[in-house]
Amino acid sequence: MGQTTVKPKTRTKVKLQRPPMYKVILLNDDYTPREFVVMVLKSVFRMGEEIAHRVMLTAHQKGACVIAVFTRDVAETKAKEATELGKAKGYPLFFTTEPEE
Ligand code: TYC
Repeated sequence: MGQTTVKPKTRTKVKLQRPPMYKVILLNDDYTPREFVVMVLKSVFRMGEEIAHRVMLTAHQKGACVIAVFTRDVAETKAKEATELGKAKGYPLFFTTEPEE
């Protein structure tokens, strides 16, 4: 009788984790001109005129609007850059970030 070798199956499944995503949120205020908000959305978030205008109006009417989702680093950098553009003009325009559910 020959020996029986039991060979366990050892296939390893590699699970790739997606990075946690963060929302960038535009907050309404009473002072920043509408056209300026649209310009910032176009330049920092690469939106076209129509979408940028719609997003600005949503924030204006509802108080806030989620504008995009990125990895944490990109979301924080873009929110800061966009907020700084307003600050440089003396506007209280504010973008914040928040982790996705
Ligand atoms: N509410 C501003 C105004 O009436 C315009 C505005 C819209 C400002 C959206 C911020 O996120 C904002 N001039």
